[in-house]
Amino acid sequence: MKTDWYSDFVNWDYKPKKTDIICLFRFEPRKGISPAEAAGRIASESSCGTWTTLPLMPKILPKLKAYSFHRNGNFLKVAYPLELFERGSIPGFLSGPAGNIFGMKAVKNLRLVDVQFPMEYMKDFRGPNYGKEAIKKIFKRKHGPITSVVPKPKLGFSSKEHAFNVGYSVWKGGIDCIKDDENLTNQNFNKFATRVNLLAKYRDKAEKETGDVKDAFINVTASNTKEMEKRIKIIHGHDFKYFMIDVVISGFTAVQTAADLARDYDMAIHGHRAMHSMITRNEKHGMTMLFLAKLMRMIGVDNLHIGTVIGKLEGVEEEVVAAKDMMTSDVGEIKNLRLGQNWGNIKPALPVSSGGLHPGLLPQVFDIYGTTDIAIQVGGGTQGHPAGAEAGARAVMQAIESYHLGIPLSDYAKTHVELHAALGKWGFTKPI
Ligand code: CAP
Ligand code: MG
Repeated sequence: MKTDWYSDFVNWDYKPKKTDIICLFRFEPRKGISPAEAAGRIASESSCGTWTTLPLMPKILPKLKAYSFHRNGNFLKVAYPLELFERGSIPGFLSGPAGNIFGMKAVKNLRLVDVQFPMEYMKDFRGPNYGKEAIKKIFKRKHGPITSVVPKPKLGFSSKEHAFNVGYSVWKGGIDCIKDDENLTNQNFNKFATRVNLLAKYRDKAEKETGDVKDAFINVTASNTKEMEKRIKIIHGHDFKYFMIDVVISGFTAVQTAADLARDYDMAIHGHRAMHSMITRNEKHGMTMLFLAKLMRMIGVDNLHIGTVIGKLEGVEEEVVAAKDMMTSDVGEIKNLRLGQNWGNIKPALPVSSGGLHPGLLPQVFDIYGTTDIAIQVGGGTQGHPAGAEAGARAVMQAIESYHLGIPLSDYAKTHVELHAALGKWGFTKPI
């Protein structure tokens, strides 16, 4: 007697429909399980199957089945019918293709590389409120990069030190935004409401003195979405255009809620990806950063950290570039790395490059990303400057100017003292 029906979910002749959602997995079956057996389990457990045959089957079932339809070595494509998923819900999607299958004994390793969503599914997502348009609409400039600085050390500054010693200094030094660190929320030594209040006060002063638009990426990551909304309201009440959220730690429901609120208050979201490495770093298991970035653009995260390639944090150039392109435009398939994706009316998001950057590394970041559609964050690489945060900020701005002018950094440093001092301290070193 047949006890399982996994093979019903494999059809190598299946031609996906225009409305199917296509997932690209990298998979390794456990010893003793054939690739086809593993492929059946992947499509079954992530759609509507289970481990045993059943006497009672709903009539609709054939319409809900996913099919493993294409295999190339360890790479597998599975087609899912749209009817399977609640529309407009990322949690509703992930509980299938990113759910139980990742723990099944039959697969030793499984990685969700990318998902191609049809327009019919995309139309229920609104995407970023500003995205890359923030450069023009918020900062009133023609091109990027948007610049930001996180106070370092990560934690310990009081709200006043945060807003004045770091915020006001770097704003005056030419930086656009002061940014909370991922683990700064509402601690006793730096209360959220006091921080917002003081940041607004010093932002106004810096704007008056520099004539430039200044903003902040203030972290609204909280224990629940009601509290998160309260914090967004406080930030909005102080005339900031952005708020920041730890997108992985807070969870997809929270990010979807935050995106709705960003629309309500006409704000933009800075997405910090702390914790992503627990899911994305293992090349054989989990999901890719590229796919995580796709979900964030769909939901409506305007800025998202995706790596530097050359800084202190892990990230392979090929994937970072593929992700950056996917976040900013319609893209085609790259074998085993990315699926094609059309975005319809969803605005481009802005990739953020951050982590171990300093002026000496910025030209290489711009070679990878360009300077027009990018936000950068330089924390230690501003405040570690021998002459302090404001000089550090100036050195960053000088590195950007020199790149725009096509002048090598070392030449520009001859006439720019802050850049000269920064290169004197860090040179062109890549931190690890
Ligand atoms: C960078 C940073 C950012 C990381 C996040 C830090 O500080 O504030 O959180 O860049 O990683 O805490 O390390 P520095 P990613 O500029 O002083 O390195 O951007 O890769 O998500
Ligand atoms: Mg940080």
